[in-house]
Amino acid sequence: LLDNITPERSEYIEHEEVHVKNPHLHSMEEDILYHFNLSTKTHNLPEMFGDIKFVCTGGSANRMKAFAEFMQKELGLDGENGVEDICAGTDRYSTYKTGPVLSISHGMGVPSISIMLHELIKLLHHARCRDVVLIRIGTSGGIGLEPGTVVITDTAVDSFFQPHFEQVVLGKVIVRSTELDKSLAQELLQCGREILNLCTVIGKTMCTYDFYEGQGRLDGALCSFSTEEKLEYLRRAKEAGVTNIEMESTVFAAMCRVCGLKAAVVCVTLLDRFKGDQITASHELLQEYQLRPQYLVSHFIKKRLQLL
Ligand code: R2B
Ligand code: URA
Repeated sequence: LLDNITPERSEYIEHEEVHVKNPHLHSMEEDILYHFNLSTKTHNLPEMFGDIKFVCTGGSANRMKAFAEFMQKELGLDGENGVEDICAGTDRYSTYKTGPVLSISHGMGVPSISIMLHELIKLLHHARCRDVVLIRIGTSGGIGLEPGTVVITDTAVDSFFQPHFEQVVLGKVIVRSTELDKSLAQELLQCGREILNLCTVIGKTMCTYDFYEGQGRLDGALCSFSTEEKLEYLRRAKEAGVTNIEMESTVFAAMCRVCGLKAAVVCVTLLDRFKGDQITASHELLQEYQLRPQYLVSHFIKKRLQLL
């Protein structure tokens, strides 16, 4: 029953608070968000976080701090003291709030982002936030795309190109859908088009559990396949509509969908996987690539806030 949130139902709850899908939570006297070092008893979560409308999340703590500083400037907020990590009592995730924008790191891979999302969704719920949009801004490997291309995810898919996220619960596999909000993706694509020189495309994003063999790389410590087998897999991925590969999008899409949260994934490609496996671009170029999703999402936020 809990997973049966259809798109129609999501529309229906559009203007409501963030819903957690766990009947046990309501009977808990206190909820400790252990990895954020926050609790419903020791912190006034509605006061601290109640005005959040946009949550932007990405793998690296430094990048999410830079994004918070950037948003502070873009929104014209007082930034004399810079930005401060709200969850400084833990170094698991880094969290910054600038006006209605929460910038939070999620680490690498499905387990890391999924722990963060459990606690983030509960945080948004406890804080009684309304109409929140979640966007993952990240990096990825492109499939037949010019490096530096910004990909907006249409649907996240697993390593079999299926729009599924599989979670083992009590020894059984639960399959959840990884469809993302189509109109949000189109709105972001439009934002990409409005920013000069930003090559933006929309496509399927494949999420894997490994950076090396799991993404068909020939350069890991282990490799069990040939160059031709790698290329054949990438060709099949491309035929299935996959434009890029990363490591968090399926669980991100699935969890947001179940909780009725509008969500999007915006990733820049660092290389074309048909041409190689190693990331050979210079440090400076990689830094510049990683700013591209940030510019796009900042443009989106400013438009939504009618600042443009
Ligand atoms: C993209 O980049 C990271 C691996 O380098 C991973 O977190 C991802 O999804
Ligand atoms: N992140 C990934 O997961 N894969 C890549 O190829 C590049 C960045």
